Amino acid sequence: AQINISHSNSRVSAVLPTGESVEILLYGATIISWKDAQGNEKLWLSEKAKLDASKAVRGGIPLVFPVFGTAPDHEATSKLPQHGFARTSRWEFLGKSTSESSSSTDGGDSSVKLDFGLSTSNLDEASKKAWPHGFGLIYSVTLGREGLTTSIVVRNEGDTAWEFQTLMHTYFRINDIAAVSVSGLEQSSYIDKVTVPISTTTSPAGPVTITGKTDRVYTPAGGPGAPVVISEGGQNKFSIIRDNMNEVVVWNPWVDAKSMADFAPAEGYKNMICVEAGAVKGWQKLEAGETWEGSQVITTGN
Ligand code: TA6
Repeated sequence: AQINISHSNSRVSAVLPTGESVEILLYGATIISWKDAQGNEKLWLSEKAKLDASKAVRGGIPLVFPVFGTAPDHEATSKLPQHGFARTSRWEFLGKSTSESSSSTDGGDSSVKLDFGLSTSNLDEASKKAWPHGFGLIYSVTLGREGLTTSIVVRNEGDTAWEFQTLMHTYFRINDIAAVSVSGLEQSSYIDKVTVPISTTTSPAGPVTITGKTDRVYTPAGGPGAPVVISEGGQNKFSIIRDNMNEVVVWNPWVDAKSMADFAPAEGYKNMICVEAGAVKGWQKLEAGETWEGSQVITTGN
């Protein structure tokens, strides 16, 4: 059975023979939908998310590069908007590769990899001025029957070294934030961005629960290969395994959601949790011609 891939001027989508699907905007290479074989949406997308390239998408999986948040004291990226330019630039669709099993019985182990590219030549003048470095990104989205993998290759195409941060800002859809817990962050040190002043502390032994506005940058003690698991009501919903990305950001705006114009419904904070894989503590340095790769493998259920 065929994997169905469609590519329009603004979007690329793919559907596996077994029903799983993914939809990606060329704007920001933002994944705006990921459904399981039964058609259940796995990502949260605001009902007021702008999908017309007028601003970063509120939901799905926006990409953060070359800076996480804002870095006023980091001269090289201090002029960039929050989370950098990757999520608000128009990427190119570089193509697809599929692996379809011959066994037509159970739909086989079919999967599809969709590649997207962004480089200096794609950037608007303001971004080039704010961050005048030669770079190339290749972002790959792989949809399989077990889950979704997103990986990014960062290349220094310039002739001088520069440094960056990158993160995949995943908005997971859940039914009730009060029933959610995140494991795999135990004994990890984290920066709490909600407390004033920002504090660094160590998470307790048990799983993390969300009982209010939460904005934390964890460096899980187990390292990138140790799974971070989002459970709800005792059921594993998502497991995230990282490669080469040491940090995990956990964010929920809680009632502050009502002050975000593109966050709807305002109560929607009860149906989402951001658990974001990234390399955001300190800076990754690339010499001219060097590359860096990081990825997350998200599997659903247990
Ligand atoms: O998820 C971590 C975070 O940096 C939060 O501090 C919050 O700002 C969130 O990203 C959303 O940022 P955005 O620029 O998309 O509104």
